[in-house]
Amino acid sequence: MTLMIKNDVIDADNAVRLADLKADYDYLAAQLSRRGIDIGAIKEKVSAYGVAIPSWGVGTGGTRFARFPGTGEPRNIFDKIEDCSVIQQLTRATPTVSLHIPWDKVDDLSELKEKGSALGLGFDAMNSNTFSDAPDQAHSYKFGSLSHADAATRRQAVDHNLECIEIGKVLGSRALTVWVGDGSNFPGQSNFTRSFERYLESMKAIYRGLPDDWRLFTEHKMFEPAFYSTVVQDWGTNYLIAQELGPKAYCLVDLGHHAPNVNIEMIVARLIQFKKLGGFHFNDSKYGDDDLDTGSIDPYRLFLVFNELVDAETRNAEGFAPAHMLDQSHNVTDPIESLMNSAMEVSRAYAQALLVDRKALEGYQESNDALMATETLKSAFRTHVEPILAMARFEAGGAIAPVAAYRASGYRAKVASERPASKSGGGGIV
Ligand code: LRH
Ligand code: MN
Ligand code: MN
Repeated sequence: MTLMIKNDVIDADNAVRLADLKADYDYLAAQLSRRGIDIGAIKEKVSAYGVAIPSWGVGTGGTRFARFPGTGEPRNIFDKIEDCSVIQQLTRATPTVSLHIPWDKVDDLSELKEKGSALGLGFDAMNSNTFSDAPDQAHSYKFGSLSHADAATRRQAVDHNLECIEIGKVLGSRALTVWVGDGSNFPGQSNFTRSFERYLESMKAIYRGLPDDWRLFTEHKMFEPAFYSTVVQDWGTNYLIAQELGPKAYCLVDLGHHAPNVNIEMIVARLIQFKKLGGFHFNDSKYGDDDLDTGSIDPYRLFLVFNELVDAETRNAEGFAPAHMLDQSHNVTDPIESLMNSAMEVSRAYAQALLVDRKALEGYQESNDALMATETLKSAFRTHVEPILAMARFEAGGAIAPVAAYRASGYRAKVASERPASKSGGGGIV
């Protein structure tokens, strides 16, 4: 196995923290035991949990106004997966990578697959891109892709998705995520019904090319890049798509793709109930699709989403197996640090949700005791579960304090000396 960070560095950083961690863990174990909770069982679930890293997340992002690159930015998919493996080595919570084609240019797929295995990484859902034009493509996506008025443009977009499936097959991926920017900027610019009909027809062609053991995720988003109307704008439309396509089609929920204040946890519950929750793109936001670090703005909402997931897991909800991925853009931080913290935030929300006393909650719900019901959730959320997460990481060979160990390793300075500085300038997320 190729290790990007020497184990000595991790061991040295862990050594100064281990005694405190053990004390904190034992204290929490005693506290939880008084609540009838076995800390070991929670730790086991947290250890088994993983969230996929988006390949596009390890480069510095940008806005439509500017991009301010960091140092040592990955030059290609091989650099990107090396960075992803650092995140996994230190956090032990990110065993897979989600690719984005053609942002990730892969000439030799078996070389990439081998490199992935050498780094201990697998490949999660493939992402297609028909929201920007690749150099030399025959038809532009300026006015849409899968819903475009022109049949040849739609065909090109379908073919690209089929190609993503072929790439994924070689790499061992088992899902395709489709997000399109199709929509309009002016009332009257496009016919809502006709464009959705065309979109569905295109998606049916993609669905026909999907292997039997694959799942197709469609991702809704309220607005942007289209600002008046968007073809797949909300979870209702997304659910219709999944219904129309068939049993291998599911809805993907990107937390940033809703209007502020929308009750996302309830959307999650609805999709679980009707067996159409495909997965997540975790991130956080204040205004729109801000792509901020997961849990950085509203960790309680993240917890409430996980509360629904654990509720479904606890009652063995039929067909419940959502994919978990991060999807964020890092403008002012080192992407590796942001992604490590985000993976830990997701694990934290999971651990906290596992602490909810579900029997008590049900009782309060049945007796209409609103105050105690909400307090039941709050008491789980308020529990400081960091010792569980840190112990799980430590026992798996990771870092007790990933960001500190990463900084001690000098990884960023090392890659900065090997990888040429990338350009600043206009907007864009890659
Ligand atoms: C669209 C989106 C989608 C894309 C990614 C780069 O806003 O969330 O998932 O593939 O960003
Ligand atoms: Mn997304
Ligand atoms: Mn997004």
